[in-house]
Amino acid sequence: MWHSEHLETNTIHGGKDGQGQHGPLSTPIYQTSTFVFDDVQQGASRFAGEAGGHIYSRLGNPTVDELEARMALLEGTEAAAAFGSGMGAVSAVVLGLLKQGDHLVTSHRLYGCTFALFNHQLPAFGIEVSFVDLADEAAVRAAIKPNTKVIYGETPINPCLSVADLDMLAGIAKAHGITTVIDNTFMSPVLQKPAKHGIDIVLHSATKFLNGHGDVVAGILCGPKDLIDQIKMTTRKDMGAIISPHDAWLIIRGLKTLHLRVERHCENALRVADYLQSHPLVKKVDYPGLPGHPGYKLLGKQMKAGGGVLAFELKASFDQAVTFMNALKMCKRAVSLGDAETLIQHPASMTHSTYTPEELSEAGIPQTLIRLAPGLEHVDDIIADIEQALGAAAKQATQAA
Ligand code: 3LM
Repeated sequence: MWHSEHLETNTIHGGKDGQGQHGPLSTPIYQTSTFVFDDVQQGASRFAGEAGGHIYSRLGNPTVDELEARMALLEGTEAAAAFGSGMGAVSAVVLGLLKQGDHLVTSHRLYGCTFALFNHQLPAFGIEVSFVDLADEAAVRAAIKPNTKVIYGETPINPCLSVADLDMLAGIAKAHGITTVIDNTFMSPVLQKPAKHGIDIVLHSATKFLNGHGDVVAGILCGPKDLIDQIKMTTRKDMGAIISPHDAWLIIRGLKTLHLRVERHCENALRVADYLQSHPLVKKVDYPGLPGHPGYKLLGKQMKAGGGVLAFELKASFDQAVTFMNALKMCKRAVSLGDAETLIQHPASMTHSTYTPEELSEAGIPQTLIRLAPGLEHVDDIIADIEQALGAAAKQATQAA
């Protein structure tokens, strides 16, 4: 199996187990649900874990194995497990690590469905959850209890782009024997490798930058072999959120250009953030690549650049913000991020509509926040589209006055 010290090489060659019988350059898609046993004894010994070899694609598949090997290499972990969605990965990891009576410390700001899972489903299973600001060391320390088993966070956080210090979180967790899980979706291993900072499990919605082409929903967990094997043989196997071999193949293909795409997403996001920041109709821009952002101090320490997502608020009324979004011609009004197309959405009514208005305000997620994920188009075209749409919003303001 190929290992390089360079991520750019590993995104292309990493985790490959050889060329296979016919020597294909591209990974074969093992589009099969089940695998044939030579005899009953072989089948029984595979089920008993005494012999290697595949059994059934919910338990493992050679195409999926290759994606997992490559992702483990990219994140610098021993192993990885792929899922049919990012939420499949989130559910499998928390339900695999926590049981009734355990306590989870997590962020007050999270992707909307992760928040819904933690706020509604986990308490229904008798799991206690504390929502705190993970950027605030004192708040994290104060939240730890004798039954705390997991600290779970995102950094940068969806949708506000606040940043938590990975060394700080890993340090607190290790001192208390707590397992840490970090959702690295917004960064990808090109920009941030949480395991290097002592984080136990790294999670991705592979739907986003890893695949990068807006045509797959998938998730990945990367971590120590014992924990990943435990999850594969319990919550992934028995709850069943497995990835299909074809989707695994699409992500393997997407990974080959990950470093190039992420670099361009970052360049475009920084240019757009700069542009928005100087526009008279814009109140505030949240982007960790801007010197004024509280997360900027962690650039170089844990993240290489600000990433490909930013959020902003307009000085205008919410109706004008809607006019702005509806006036966009090239940028697409859609949830998700990390795709070739620039995507724009309104968290309070879309990705974070799982929060009540009170929960949004407690978490500090403004109702008027707009999230923008600049794509791979020429940045001048992205800015020109935003400019004409801001012009339409400004015109509405003038007419109303
Ligand atoms: C979104 N986010 O537009 P899937 N973790 C993070 C995420 O952003 C997401 C997941 C996990 C968006 C999806 S909203 C209906 C669309 C940080 C997803 C979950 O299950 O692959 O969608 O991943 O912000």
